[in-house]
Amino acid sequence: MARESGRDAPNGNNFNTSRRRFLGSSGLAAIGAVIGGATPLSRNGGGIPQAHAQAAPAASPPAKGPQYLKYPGKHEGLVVLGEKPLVAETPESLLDDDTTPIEKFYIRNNGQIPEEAKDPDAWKITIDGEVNNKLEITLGELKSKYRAVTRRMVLECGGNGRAGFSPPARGNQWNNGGAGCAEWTGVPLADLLKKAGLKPSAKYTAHYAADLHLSGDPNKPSLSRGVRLEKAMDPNTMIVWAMNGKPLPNIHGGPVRLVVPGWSGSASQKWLTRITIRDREHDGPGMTEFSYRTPIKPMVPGGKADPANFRILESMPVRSIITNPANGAKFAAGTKELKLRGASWAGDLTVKQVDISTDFGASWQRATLEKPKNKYDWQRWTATLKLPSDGYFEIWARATDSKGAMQPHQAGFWNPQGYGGNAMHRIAVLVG
Ligand SMILES: Nc1nc2c(c(=O)[nH]1)N[C@H]1C(S)=C(S)[C@@H](COP(=O)(O)O)O[C@H]1N2
Ligand SMILES: [Mo]
Repeated sequence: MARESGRDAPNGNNFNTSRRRFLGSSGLAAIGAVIGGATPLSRNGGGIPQAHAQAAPAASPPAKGPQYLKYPGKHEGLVVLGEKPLVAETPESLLDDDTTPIEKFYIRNNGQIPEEAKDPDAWKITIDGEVNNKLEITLGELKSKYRAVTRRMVLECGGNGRAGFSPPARGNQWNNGGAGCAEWTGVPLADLLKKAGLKPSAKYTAHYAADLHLSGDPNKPSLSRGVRLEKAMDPNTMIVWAMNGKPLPNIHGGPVRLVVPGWSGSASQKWLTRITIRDREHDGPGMTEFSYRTPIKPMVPGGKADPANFRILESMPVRSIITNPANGAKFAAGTKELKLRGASWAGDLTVKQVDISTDFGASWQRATLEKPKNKYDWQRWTATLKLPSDGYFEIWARATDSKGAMQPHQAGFWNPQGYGGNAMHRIAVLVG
């Protein structure tokens, strides 16, 4: 599908015309030095951090430094994965806050970024389709007539971890930084759907927004995803207007967006204008063929895919990241102990356990895992590592979800657009 590949082209193709607009100059040498190549997994090397590597194996692609984001209000350590549309990820070491600050939150667009709304409270949202009463409500009414709630919840791109696939999958090459955890304030979508009154035929949502398709064609949505009614009625699925207590920034879908926690971020429509209730699975851009769909029967990596063998991606898989130290960190000779910090989450589930290894997975040590603040919050973890000597160490982290599924060593179950890549996070550190 031509449009699919256009929208989700490998990042190499996205660095074209106006890269100047979003790319920082090299003023970030300090951060660059700390995170090394910013690509912890080497494609051909079986998941080896490149941070302290002396020479790349002959088969490796030439090393290319990360391109840093320059965008008002955003941290200059974010790494640009694509420019048209603008996509930027947060290096794992910048996800060290309990609540991800807005400036560090990843950015994922499929189309053009709309102009900032002049009068946010006049913004209109329509709920129609398989409902008894079509609902038209302004953001001002939503704020004044419904009971607002605040929850800290993870938003994660469906393609997070894609860079771990071999052969490379199509789309933005996320490491683990297509995720963040913010405090969202808004109203449960279920409250509006109850108000509109669902018909017995109601099965699925279809989300529409104000962002223009990259082509500029006003009749083509840039992205229109939806979810099963059960997920739409979950009290944690919200229409939100505030992020970390501040009005939702335009770049994150302000003045109003959906947050569908635990599922692919693409369901969390930004610049939300309309939700149509359907009597069947939605078929908008982002719902068909290989978009946000994974194989029913596992397929040959890089092989020919049959769309009939694919189903929609729903809950995201378990993942953990080491947020401190950063990949490539150096410590003084004689350092005997390292304090580690990280985060973990598991889509619709919770995380039961996080383990750490410094011997390439031969032995594992349990991390101390915190409880989530509320459902869909991430779980922070800490661990103290004893080092046997100076030298080069890799630190691996893996999480296990509440149903016992553990992160694999390698991104598996290959699919053309690279969903479900949740290989364990690995960093390299040098002592002495
Ligand atoms: N209207 C609209 N909503 C959208 C998108 C988009 O391109 N347009 N991108 C989706 C995807 S793929 C993700 S991962 C999240 C990213 O949200 P963020 O940019 O606030 O981090 O928004 C989702 N909502
Ligand atoms: Mo996404």
